[in-house]
Amino acid sequence: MARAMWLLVCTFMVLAFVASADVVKHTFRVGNLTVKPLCEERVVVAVNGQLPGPTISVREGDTLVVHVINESPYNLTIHWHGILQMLTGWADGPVYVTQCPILPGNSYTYRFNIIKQQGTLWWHAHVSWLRATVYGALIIHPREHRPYPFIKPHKQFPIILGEWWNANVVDLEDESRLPGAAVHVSDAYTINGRPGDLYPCANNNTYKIQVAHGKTYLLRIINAALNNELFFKIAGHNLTVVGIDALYTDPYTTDVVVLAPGQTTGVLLVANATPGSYYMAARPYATAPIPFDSTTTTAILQYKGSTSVAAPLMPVLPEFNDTPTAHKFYSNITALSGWGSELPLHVDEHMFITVGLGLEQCGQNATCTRPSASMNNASFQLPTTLSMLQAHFNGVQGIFTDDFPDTPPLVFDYTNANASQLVSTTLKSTRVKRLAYNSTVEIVFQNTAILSVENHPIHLHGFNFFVLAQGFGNYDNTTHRSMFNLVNPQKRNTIAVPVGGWAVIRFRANNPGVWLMHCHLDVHLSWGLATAFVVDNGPTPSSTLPPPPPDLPRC
Ligand SMILES: *[C@@H]1O[C@H](CO)[C@@H](O)[C@H](O)[C@H]1NC(C)=O
Ligand SMILES: *[C@@H]1O[C@H](CO)[C@@H](O)[C@H](O)[C@H]1NC(C)=O
Ligand SMILES: *[C@@H]1O[C@H](CO)[C@@H](O)[C@H](O)[C@H]1NC(C)=O
Ligand SMILES: *[C@@H]1O[C@H](CO)[C@@H](O)[C@H](O)[C@H]1NC(C)=O
Ligand SMILES: *[C@@H]1O[C@H](CO)[C@@H](O)[C@H](O)[C@H]1NC(C)=O
Ligand SMILES: *[C@@H]1O[C@H](CO)[C@@H](O)[C@H](O)[C@H]1NC(C)=O
Ligand SMILES: *[C@@H]1O[C@H](CO)[C@@H](O)[C@H](O)[C@H]1NC(C)=O
Ligand SMILES: *[C@@H]1O[C@H](CO)[C@@H](O)[C@H](O)[C@H]1NC(C)=O
Ligand SMILES: *[C@@H]1O[C@H](CO)[C@@H](O)[C@H](O)[C@H]1NC(C)=O
Ligand SMILES: *[C@@H]1O[C@H](CO)[C@@H](O)[C@H](O)[C@H]1NC(C)=O
Ligand SMILES: [Cu+2]
Repeated sequence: MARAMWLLVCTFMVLAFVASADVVKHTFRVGNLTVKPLCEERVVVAVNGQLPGPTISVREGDTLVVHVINESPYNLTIHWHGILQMLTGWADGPVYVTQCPILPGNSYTYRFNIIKQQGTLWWHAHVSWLRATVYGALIIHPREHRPYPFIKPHKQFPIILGEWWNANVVDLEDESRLPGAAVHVSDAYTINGRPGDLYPCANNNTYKIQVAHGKTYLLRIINAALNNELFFKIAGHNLTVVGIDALYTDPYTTDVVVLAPGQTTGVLLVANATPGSYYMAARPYATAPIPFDSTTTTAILQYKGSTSVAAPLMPVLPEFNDTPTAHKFYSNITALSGWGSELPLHVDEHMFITVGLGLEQCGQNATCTRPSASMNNASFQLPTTLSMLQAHFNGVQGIFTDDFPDTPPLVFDYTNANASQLVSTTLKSTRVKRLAYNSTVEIVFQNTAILSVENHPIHLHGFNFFVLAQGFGNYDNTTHRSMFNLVNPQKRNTIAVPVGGWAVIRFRANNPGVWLMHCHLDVHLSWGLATAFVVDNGPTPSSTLPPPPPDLPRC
């Protein structure tokens, strides 16, 4: 009898739980928008006439339904960066990986559940370089009446860092693939779409937040820039990191944050400085010996009631090549215990993947080369006639092959500058790694010095992964294995692999589908720095990918 009562109570609690989840609906009209962030007016592609696009707010457990109407002149897809898409791979979004593009004039409805995730994520276009202006925040709050695992902030603000060109970004991507292409450096960085006071013609167009003295604020910082990692600082204030990539961290207090494209960082800010105005500012952490946009974007933190008329105080940002500061930040973060799944201690699949740059041949003429990028010397080519997930689901051959190598084809002194002698024309292919359902995977990413070393932010779709260790030089499986943090390793969806170094990640392949893994510098993705995992179905209906929604775009 008592047992039956308990069952009843439990069932009631479960029902109450389910009832608190909502279906959150949005419509994205994606079309032309005329903006003038710098001195000239330009037409860009944007969502609902906003730049950045709308902020989506949900609670853990909700269902999100976004009806995307493509009124732009370009093929379009939207990716929900960091959302695990458990059994909803059809909604992930990378073009020709999980879907064909939404053609101009067409629409597609993305539908997925927010399961076991809380914090700051974002959404962006995942085709060509359209994400330069097609992006916005995706904030996952705790369920109703559930607290944050830190002091309740008085208010919260998304701080979205962007990158701006006085040019059409679709043309820029095409240009980046030309023989001998140089990367077209951007004209500005932005905070919530605005460049800030240090740019020409940008006066009166600076993002501002107002704070009350003594209160605590949560800033949800997102790096939506295309091709640059960014340092972020606020004059006169320390920041306490409480989350990265929608995973809670042990509180970590710092005066500077660094984010690679794709990454997010939640920080608490206590407004305890002398009332006045303070700049928040971002500029690059740049590791490659190539030209980059070295400008600084700013926004203003203003204390309410301050009568000071002095110019805002400017923070001193790290040097562009300050790798020790970046590495200290990236490697010091640890996961808050009690959140997220368990670290797999047994590893089924060991992979060692080189990441770096190279060249590829333009055509039959061997003297014509253009930039290329690769993983294990395989430069990734997107299909053009069908998405990989559709090919996988329907058993269509010829779209990809499952022979992505577990180790590099050539063992060499990866980070020795003389590795540049190994530059040769890398071949294009669509090679994936096949994984059994629920297998555990450990990957060592090793940067190479072919052409030059560089920090590459590697993003994995469909999973969060544990970061066990990171360092410089060549990875050594004996000495470096002893550095692994198996106690409270940080979890992420995007890892900035140290310049001329390595990083080790681990995850459980518990989500059937096709999942892209790629450099989140769009220029490197365009050059082929990617591969994908094909994860088989599990033994039960609840571990089997359902059929695609009826409105999935066709090629
Ligand atoms: C959108 O902008 C593009 C490029 O400026 C232009 O070619 C196109 O005609 C515009 N489309 C609409 C519907 O205004
Ligand atoms: C600044 O912009 C606001 C809103 O667009 C406008 O009302 C105001 O007049 C502008 N101020 C100056 C000095 O241009
Ligand atoms: C920031 O933290 C450092 C180290 O704890 C401390 O020395 C410094 O005074 C703090 N700065 C501010 C503005 O609170
Ligand atoms: C933090 O980073 C510094 C510099 O890289 C390093 O010496 C220190 O051991 C790190 N601390 C933790 C807890 O990771
Ligand atoms: C091959 O390409 C090079 C560089 O683009 C060019 O100078 C040369 O004329 C081409 N040769 C042929 C046979 O097309
Ligand atoms: C990469 O592949 C190309 C083409 O097969 C080959 O010539 C080259 O030696 C390979 N380079 C490395 C570093 O594996
Ligand atoms: C250059 O690379 C080769 C092969 O990787 C290696 O044997 C040699 O020691 C390197 N030379 C120097 C100066 O590091
Ligand atoms: C997958 O692994 C998890 C964690 O070990 C386990 O709880 C679950 O039962 C496994 N599922 C299957 C179908 O093997
Ligand atoms: C590293 O060592 C582990 C444990 O000894 C082994 O299982 C794994 O295959 C090795 N990994 C590589 C990349 O050599
Ligand atoms: C848009 O997508 C369709 C369908 O895959 C494709 O045929 C077409 O070439 C694409 N257009 C562009 C400009 O890439
Ligand atoms: Cu890269």
